[in-house]
Amino acid sequence: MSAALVPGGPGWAASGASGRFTMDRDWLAYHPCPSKPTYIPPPGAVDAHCHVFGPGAEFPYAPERKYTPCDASKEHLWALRDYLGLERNVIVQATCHGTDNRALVDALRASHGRARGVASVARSVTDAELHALDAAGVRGVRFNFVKRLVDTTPREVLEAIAARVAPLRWHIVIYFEAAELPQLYDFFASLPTTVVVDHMGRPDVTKSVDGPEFELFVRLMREHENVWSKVSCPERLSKAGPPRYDDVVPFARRLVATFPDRVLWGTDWPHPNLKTHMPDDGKLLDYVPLIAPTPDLQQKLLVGNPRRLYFDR
Ligand code: 0GY
Repeated sequence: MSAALVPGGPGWAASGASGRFTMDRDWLAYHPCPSKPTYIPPPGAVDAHCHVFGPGAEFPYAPERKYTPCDASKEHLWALRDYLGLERNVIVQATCHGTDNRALVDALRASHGRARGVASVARSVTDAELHALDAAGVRGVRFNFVKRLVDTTPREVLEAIAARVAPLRWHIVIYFEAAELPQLYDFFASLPTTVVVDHMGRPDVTKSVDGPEFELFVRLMREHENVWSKVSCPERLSKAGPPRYDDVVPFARRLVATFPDRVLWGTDWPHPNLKTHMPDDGKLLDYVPLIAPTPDLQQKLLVGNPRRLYFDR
C-alpha cells in the first residue's frame, strides 16, 4: 500500500506537465511545503472556496481557457484538508475547465459526502444534466465577470440559467472586480436565488474600508438579505503581503462583524493566477481569528454558515 499523501511530503510537489498540457511559463504552483496552522479550527470546519485542476491527462483543460495551470488533484485537496484540520470542501469550478464539470463531479463523487460543488453551465444545459450535477453534490452555479478569466456572457443567458437553477434551490456565485459593481449592481440585486460573492467583490484595499467603493458592496449586502460574501483571498487582494495581509483585515472584519450569518471562508487552493507570491496555506488559516475574533464568529464562518448553504440537504 502506498503511503498517504501529505502536504510537503513525497508526491505532493506540483508537476508542470500533464498529458498534452504544460503549465504557463509564469504559473506559480501551490505551496511546496505549507506550515501547520497555529489556529485550530472548530470541528466540522469547511473550506468553502477551493478548486481541482485536472489532472489534465484525465480531465482535459477547456479549449477556451485563459490559462493553463499545474494539475491540482482531488487527492491533493483531501490531503491539504486533513493537514489543516478542516473536514469538508466546497469545490468551485475553475475557468480553466470552462463548462466541462467532469473533474469537479469526479472529485465530488470521490469525497464520501465531504465535498459539495459549484459548477459552470452553458445555456444549453439540459434538465437531466442539472439533476445529475445536483445528485453529485453541486449546489450552485458560478457567473464570472472578471475579464481576464472569461469572455463576456450576455445578460439574458445568465438570466435564463438563473431561472433554471432556482427551482433546484441552488445559489449563484458571482465573481467580479469592485470597479465593475456600479454597472452590475442592479443585475445582482435582481437575481432570484441566494447570491454568494467571491472574495468580497475584490475591493481595492488601498482605498478606505469606509469609502464609497466598499460602501457600495456593503449596501448590496445590507439591502439584499439573499447576498452572502466569501471573506477569502487576502493573498490576492493585499498590497502589504504575507503572512498577515494586514491591509485586507479591516475589510473582511467589517463583513464578518456586520453579516455574521452570511459569510464564508475558503483557502482558494491551489491559488490560480497569483503573480507576486504563493501563500502558505497554514498561514491562511491563522488569518481566520484576525477577521473573526471570537469563537462564536469563527463557528458561524467556518461551520454553521457553509453547512447551512451546502450540506444540510
Ligand atoms: C479564484 C480566483 C481566480 C481564478 C478563478 O476560476 C478561475 O479561474 O476563479 C482568479 O484568477 O482571480 O477564485 O480562484
